[in-house]
Amino acid sequence: MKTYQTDQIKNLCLLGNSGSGKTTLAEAMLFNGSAIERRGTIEGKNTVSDYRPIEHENGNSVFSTVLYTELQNKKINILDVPGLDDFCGGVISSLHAADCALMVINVQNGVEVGSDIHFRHAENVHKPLILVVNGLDHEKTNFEKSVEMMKERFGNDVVLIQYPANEGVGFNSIIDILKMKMLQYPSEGGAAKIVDIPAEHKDKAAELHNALIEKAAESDESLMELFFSNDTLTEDEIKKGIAKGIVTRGMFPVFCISAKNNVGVDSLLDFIVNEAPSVTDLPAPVNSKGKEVKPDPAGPASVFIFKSSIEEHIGEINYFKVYSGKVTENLDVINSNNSTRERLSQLYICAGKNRTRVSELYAGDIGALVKLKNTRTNHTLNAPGNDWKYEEIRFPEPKYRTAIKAQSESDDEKLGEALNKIHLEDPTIIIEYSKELKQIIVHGQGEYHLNIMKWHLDNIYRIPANLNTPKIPYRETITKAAQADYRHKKQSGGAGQFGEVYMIIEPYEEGSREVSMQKIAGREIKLSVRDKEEIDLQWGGKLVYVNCIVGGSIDARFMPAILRGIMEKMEVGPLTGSYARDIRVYVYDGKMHPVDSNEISFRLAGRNAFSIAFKNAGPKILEPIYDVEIMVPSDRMGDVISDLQSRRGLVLGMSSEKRFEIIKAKVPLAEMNKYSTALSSLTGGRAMYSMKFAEYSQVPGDVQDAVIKAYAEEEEEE
Ligand SMILES: Nc1nc2c(ncn2[C@@H]2O[C@H](COP(=O)(O)OP(=O)(O)OP(=O)(O)O)[C@@H](O)[C@H]2O)c(=O)[nH]1
Ligand SMILES: [Mg+2]
Repeated sequence: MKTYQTDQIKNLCLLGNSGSGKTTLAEAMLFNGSAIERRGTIEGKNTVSDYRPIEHENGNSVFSTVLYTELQNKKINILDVPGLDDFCGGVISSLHAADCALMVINVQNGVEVGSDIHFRHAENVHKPLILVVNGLDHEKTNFEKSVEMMKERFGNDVVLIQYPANEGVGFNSIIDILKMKMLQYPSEGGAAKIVDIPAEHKDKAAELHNALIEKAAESDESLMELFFSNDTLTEDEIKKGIAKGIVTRGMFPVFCISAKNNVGVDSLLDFIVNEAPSVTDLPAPVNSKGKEVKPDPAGPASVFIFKSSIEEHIGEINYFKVYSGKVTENLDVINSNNSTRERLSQLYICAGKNRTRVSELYAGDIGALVKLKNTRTNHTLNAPGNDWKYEEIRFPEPKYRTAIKAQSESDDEKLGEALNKIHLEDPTIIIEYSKELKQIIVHGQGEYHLNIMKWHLDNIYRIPANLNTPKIPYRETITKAAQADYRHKKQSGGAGQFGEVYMIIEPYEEGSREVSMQKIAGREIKLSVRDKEEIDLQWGGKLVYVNCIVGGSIDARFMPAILRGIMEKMEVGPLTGSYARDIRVYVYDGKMHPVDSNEISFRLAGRNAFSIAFKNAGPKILEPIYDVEIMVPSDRMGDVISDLQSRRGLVLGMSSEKRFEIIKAKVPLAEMNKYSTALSSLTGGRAMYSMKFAEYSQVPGDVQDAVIKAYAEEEEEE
């Protein structure tokens, strides 16, 4: 295997709606670069990119795949991603590693929801974008309409480099507006014959050529001057302008292909090899010392892991991009995220599941490592002496949750291990072992996402498991002050138990102060604060424990035991067994017995007094509320808003952005179950949303009654 220098490498990420033809295009690119001898197909289940069993079963990509091909003395790393938004993790990590994105548009449908979503992902990370209109051989094509949609959605920087001369069945000719030639393909596709533009296309081509020149000149001042003085630009000058326009996202050039018939792919590749941005054209990543790290092969070795996966017979594979220096086999490095030492004993480049061993890789290149011990996505490996880290890939917040349980208890441990592996491969799947809900909760991007996770458990890990409705992490709190006292007394045989505690509890609000008197049922109780402890509860909120004991009625040594008793009830709230929060407890009196008082007695007295006081203090259930942001096409806005209202949602605001309306709302988590599926059916799959925990708030009375009733029934069952 040849070693490629930094300036000989291109890193591409394929984007586009599901079914637009990314995987088919990747296959054609590999074939044109002689990386494979035969082109596989989706239907034949034999593409290099879609090699996993689930991808064969479903006929689409589920994970991102790293591929490469070699052409004109350059190495093109290709990252093929799934188009379905449930699998956006692979898109986000691939875009992170790529220096240029190639958006595939299915000419039958033009710009689809997935194209829109991917466009935004690329925009968020400022990656250059090239547009590729695919499927021009199909019987139902409409190139003009697709171009119109691209301009409408992506703006006026969409510029044609090519257009089809004969779209539809039999498509084999492309008018190249840059070269001002026609590309004619043989029936088996492959390399084009370059011929003159036929007379009937001359005017249109000339007009588009001028538009292209103007756009190219716009991206560079010196080109603009040349254009003004000569009234035109040469092919090389236009190319220079286009290259510059692409890098700054000031231009989204459009190419034409049929990936299936390998038409147009050679000219697209030729453009990529010569004009598409490479790692040296983009801003260098900044390390944790605030320094730009240039892709300098002579610099210190530093690599960033953008993807981890698990392969049969091999185990963990870590895919990396060399940010600086060069990596060689057997290099010792330090993982700066956990300060452990790793050895790069085997270095690979990958095309799907096929790996080729290499001895070194230069800055800008993408490769894979096996047999690392403590390294995974978002980690950085440095040559000894540096502890650089880089900005991490930011995966989206989960927006769909389900509970999971192994069908057989004996599989519990195996299930835990499998879920950890699933998370390693797809960081957008998050596993939570909830002690309070007594459930394992799996968070993901949508119902389909988690169904595919279940497919892996069934078919790959062979752990039969059930997905159940997840419980809601309610909280309990109080709304008014209450007093209670409790005497714990036990005399049976040997040593007795005695402890008596008087307490007042009241709602705690951030920043509020202790009171010196509390009036309960017409009785004034004086509280002289001697000591207090503010406890930040692990589950959010606070418990403030105030010692107001005067005259030594309870020994200081029993105070922690009383607190322990209170905490036991805070962990299992009296209404629904949920965690309690935001309560201040004043312990102001009590009694001891010279012989029988001990810690257990005071713990129990504290626990029971707290429980009684809690029930008299206007207890309320709090529920988690989420900030939800929904992007919806204007024509569906009304439906989406009324649906939100039926979910007890509070719409906070609306704004418009291009063809979308953005709705911001606060919605209780309890009402968001299966929202992704509901929203999709309301909008024909044309909306997107995100959600993030906002706060806890009191549930309405009828909901509180229903929740308490459900808890009581559940307790009875157990
Ligand atoms: N007629 C025609 N069909 C195509 C073309 N390219 C792809 N297809 C077909 O379109 C379907 C989807 O192609 P894929 O390559 O799997 O699309 P994808 O973008 O990778 O889809 P996801 O992996 O789901 O995101 C397959 O049946 C392909 O055979 C093309 O140029 N012409
Ligand atoms: Mg695919």
